[in-house]
Amino acid sequence: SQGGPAPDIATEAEDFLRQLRDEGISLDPDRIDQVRSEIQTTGTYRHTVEELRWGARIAWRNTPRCIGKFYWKALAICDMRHATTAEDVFAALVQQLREAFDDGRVRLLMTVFAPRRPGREGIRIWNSQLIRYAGYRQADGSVLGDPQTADLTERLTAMGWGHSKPGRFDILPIVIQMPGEPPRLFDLPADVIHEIPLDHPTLDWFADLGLRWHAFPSISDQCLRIGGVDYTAAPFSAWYTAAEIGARNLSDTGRYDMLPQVARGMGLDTSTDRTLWKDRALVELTAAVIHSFEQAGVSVIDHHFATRQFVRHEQREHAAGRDTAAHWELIVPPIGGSATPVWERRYDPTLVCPNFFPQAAPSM
Ligand code: NRG
Repeated sequence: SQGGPAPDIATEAEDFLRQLRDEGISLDPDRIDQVRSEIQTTGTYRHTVEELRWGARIAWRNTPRCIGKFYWKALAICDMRHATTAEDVFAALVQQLREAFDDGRVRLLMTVFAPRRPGREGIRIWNSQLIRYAGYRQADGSVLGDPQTADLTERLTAMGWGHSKPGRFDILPIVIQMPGEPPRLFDLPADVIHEIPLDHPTLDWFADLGLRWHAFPSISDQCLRIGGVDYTAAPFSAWYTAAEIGARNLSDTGRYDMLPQVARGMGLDTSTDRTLWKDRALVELTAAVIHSFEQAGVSVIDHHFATRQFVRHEQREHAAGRDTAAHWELIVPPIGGSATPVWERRYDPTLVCPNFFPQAAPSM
């Protein structure tokens, strides 16, 4: 059909296979020739499981957006390229959530579905993460829940989804769209939804705020590009850095915007910025996240540990003859930045493949 292979798939494939070989991952001696002729006849080629595994790991190593790359070699892959129906895909996502949680010792896990074929759409998961809270736009322009999902929530509502009593932390259904098919909605079973109610180690009124967050992120909307092949559905899970929740999700003014309430609970004067009520509330919110996850026995790291490990990763990469691509503004944590070792370092956000790429929201 139309479209055909990307003009550079053969080049990208060859570069990728040579890179694997250079990094000591063993390939069939005639693998490059094999792939070249497969591309000539079919317009694409199929990765071996080993190529897929190392391709995904190197994509993680290459992403300039992640502070947790120290563990890149430990990423486990679940190869689900044979899943052909939305039901199969959903079952695999449920399995991913189950295995990634692992009783609170969160695991580094990616499920890889069939890549985009030349001239065809790829499999798409509409949700940005497998577990996310709904954001309901209200008549007065405010949002009940997570404003980040307001667009998705609106689309879902238009498709007939809804809660009898909408709340601040309603888990969204998963939307799966198979190539050439309309999107399908699936509700996650309760036993894979792990949430941690937030409490504070010393502020006893904190629990009354009724805050909670899900146990780990599972990013599901990025395109994983390996050797010229686009995996449009390759969700991955790992553990949280507490500040992602405490100093961003629950505190950004465009998200749950909780700083004023926390500061008032702390008895701070919020009439002037000069009391540093925002700064102090950010810290206590993040302290509450660490404390609550610890109490619940769920993996979470703090930004001091995360940044130290990032610098160790950089050093290890340097010893292997590689640079570490990074966006400084994404690596420096949203609180305590200047007290971490990444503050005075400088980074280059160079994008090389394999890597992860954002993809436009799918259409119906
Ligand atoms: N800040 C987002 C998640 C982004 C990725 N963070 C990770 N990724 N920790 C949030 O939900 O707060 N990961 O793969 O673990």
